[in-house]
Amino acid sequence: MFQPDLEKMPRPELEALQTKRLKRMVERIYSLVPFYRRKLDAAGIKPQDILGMEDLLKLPFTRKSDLREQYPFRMFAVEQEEVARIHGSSGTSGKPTVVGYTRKDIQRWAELCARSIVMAGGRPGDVFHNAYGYGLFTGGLGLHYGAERLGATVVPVSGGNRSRQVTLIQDFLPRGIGGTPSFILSLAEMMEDMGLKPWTTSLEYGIFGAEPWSEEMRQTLEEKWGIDALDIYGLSEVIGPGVAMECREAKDGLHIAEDHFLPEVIHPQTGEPLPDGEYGELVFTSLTKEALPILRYRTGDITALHREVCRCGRTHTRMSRIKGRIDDMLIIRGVNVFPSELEAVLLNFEELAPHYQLVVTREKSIDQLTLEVEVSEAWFRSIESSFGQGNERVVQLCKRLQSVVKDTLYVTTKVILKEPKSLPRSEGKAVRVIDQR
Ligand code: DLL
Repeated sequence: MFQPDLEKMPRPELEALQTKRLKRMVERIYSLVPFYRRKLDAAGIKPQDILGMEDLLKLPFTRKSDLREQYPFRMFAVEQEEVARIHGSSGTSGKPTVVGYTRKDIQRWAELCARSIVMAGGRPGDVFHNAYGYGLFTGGLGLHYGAERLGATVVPVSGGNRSRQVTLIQDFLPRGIGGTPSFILSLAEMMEDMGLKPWTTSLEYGIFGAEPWSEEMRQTLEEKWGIDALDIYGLSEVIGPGVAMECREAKDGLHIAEDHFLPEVIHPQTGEPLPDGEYGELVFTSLTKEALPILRYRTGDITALHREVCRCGRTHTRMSRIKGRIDDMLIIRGVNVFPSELEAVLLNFEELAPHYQLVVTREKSIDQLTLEVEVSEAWFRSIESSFGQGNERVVQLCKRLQSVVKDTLYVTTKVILKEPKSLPRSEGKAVRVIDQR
């Protein structure tokens, strides 16, 4: 463990620390951020009303739209001279959401990312191949500082240029790798194309996140690379990667860094808290962030919380693998579908490769879902000469896939089987849904 005294802190002690930090944080934002002072005044709450954790529920939510409206720096609680760095996330609508860090914030964030790397099995002296994008995106620099803080040797390769990445992995002998699961999958494919065997590299563990992925994708990545593949979660509005991380011992939910962030799961429509174990929208309150403290931030991500102590000995609450974002949930003729649930279904077909895309169209005011998925190289070779939508084996496979999707997800899809390597490969976060409505 990187910080055992904090990661294994007994719950009563942890809750006392959280309460103390929450009170201080509400006082700070009330006096330093006019946006929050207005919100708290409107809700009739004074900082001194916050006496314990139960009072958290009285506090107002913050939404992504609030950050957009306060663009670029009006949510900051420090003067610009104290801001050491800016990051951001490019949403769908033009302007990015801007977040800021003081030097202290960057130090704490580096500690959280170091914790995450250790949870995956990393140690000082490792070579860490960092294939997360560098730039405004928090993935690259976040894990970079974390790996350095741990005492690892970082290879800041960023995303893209897959053949160079393969060369660097072969030459620098990294133990650890970080990147989006879709990109790391495409890297394995590149190695296979070059006649190399990804499972024979020096890699032992992978830290994968920034996009939803499934348990089946974990298996695929673990087999292809011969590594432990662990899930890392975070979002720029809260800090970036390192908000939560799976441990190698259990691979059963992600430990939330609760000494810095308070998690809640609420009903996305009513905003009411949901009991542990129930899926809903994840909400975070930062407890220690200086430049951009955030109160009850609605992440839009769907998960459930679990508070039992983990096999690894950490006491911090775990969250289930993210099912998806509320905005990415497809509602097809009244049925809710997350792309990651479809991924889980199709990775069980040995005739298919884990490269897929969902196209949503509207025909005569009815939504249609089309699943475009590549077939595996081996299966393709077995019918190469006659591959096409009229081929009997193709028709049969489409039918089987349609029926399994219907039985497990209750949704009717059109299926189009694609030749190997015909769908675009991810350079960072994969685009799974193409909405043409
Ligand atoms: O994606 C931070 C990050 C970088 C996390 C590297 C992990 C690794 P944003 O660009 O602000 O930050 O996007 C945040 O990405 O609200 C989720 O919807 C999604 N996301 C992040 N991690 C996971 C994950 C980074 N492990 C948004 N599983 C979040 C599923 C994830 N979705």
